[in-house]
Amino acid sequence: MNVAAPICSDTACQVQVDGVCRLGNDPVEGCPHYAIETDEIEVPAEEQEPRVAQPVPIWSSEALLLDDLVALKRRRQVRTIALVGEQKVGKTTLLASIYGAYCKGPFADLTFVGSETLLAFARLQSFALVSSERGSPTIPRTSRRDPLSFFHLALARAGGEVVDLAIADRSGETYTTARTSTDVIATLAELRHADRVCFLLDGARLASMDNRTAYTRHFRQMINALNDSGALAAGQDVEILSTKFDITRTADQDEKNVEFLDEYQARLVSDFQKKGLAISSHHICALPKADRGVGLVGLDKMVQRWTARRPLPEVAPQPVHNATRQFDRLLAKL
Ligand SMILES: Nc1nc2c(ncn2[C@@H]2O[C@H](COP(=O)(O)OP(=O)(O)OP(=O)(O)O)[C@@H](O)[C@H]2O)c(=O)[nH]1
Ligand SMILES: [Mg+2]
Repeated sequence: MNVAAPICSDTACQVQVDGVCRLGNDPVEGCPHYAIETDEIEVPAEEQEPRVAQPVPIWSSEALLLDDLVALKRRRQVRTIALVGEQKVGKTTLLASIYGAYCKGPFADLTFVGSETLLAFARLQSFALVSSERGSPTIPRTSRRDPLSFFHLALARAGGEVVDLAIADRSGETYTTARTSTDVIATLAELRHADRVCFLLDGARLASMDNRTAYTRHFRQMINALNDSGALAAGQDVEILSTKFDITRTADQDEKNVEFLDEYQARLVSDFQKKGLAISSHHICALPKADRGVGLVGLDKMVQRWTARRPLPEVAPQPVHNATRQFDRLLAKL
């Protein structure tokens, strides 16, 4: 390989480094060895340094584990959502459906700008596609052995501001156990990190006359268990998402199911608001398999709630009543 010729033919001279001629010529251009035409020096191939490329970290793009979420939260302002619900209620399908909506373009007034869990999302999404060669789209069950994982979405508002969402997914069996075990509740790390906790209510089980009574009791018990054990922090937004609205609406009872669901949700909201929870309830349909005519229900509004601008913190000084200093009493007089 050819390398650039040195500026001075005197190999002991450091002029190239410190600008001082070894023979004392000042200016250095006066030196006979300086800047004379020499051929480029041929460096034998065996003396050349082997080019060793530095290892490049490759983003796995798999779902984030708890430690990864903590690391992401150090880098960005992430809003964390916990999806709480028993097995087969539709937690993982909801995730796949949100990602699927962004694959088609802007959704809920937001544009997809990135994700650190693309591969995990794509894997979920593939089951919902015809290429999976399934008769109908079905998401594989989340196993109890699967660790708690988080799916990340970076979404941009019209003005360019980016909102980061991390949505937790874990197996429904764990939540079923948590309903009756405070020890398990203490292990639900996603609740400690969550800005918003969503309780998923299975609209299909609610539409079934056989399951309804036991199921509604268990569902209430779940919110009670988490609330009474202090797992729902003050200031955390809580929402009830009744899933599979296509089934609730089209099952035998038709309108009566929806009526029952709405009354049940309203009762829950009122009872838990009295206990101090900031709770609301909403219908959703993430995969209208039973009636395609129903389409996606409530997902756009849900994403808008999850990404809504946060109110600015109250910074005005608060009046101090019965303050000892006259100066502090001034504010109370206003
Ligand atoms: N008809 C209908 N089926 C749905 C809907 N959402 C989910 N499902 C179906 O409900 C079943 C369970 O959905 P999952 O998303 O796997 O439920 P999960 O809560 O993640 O369940 P676990 O992983 O067991 O905790 C799947 O067969 C879904 O296709 C919906 O909106 N409508
Ligand atoms: Mg699942």
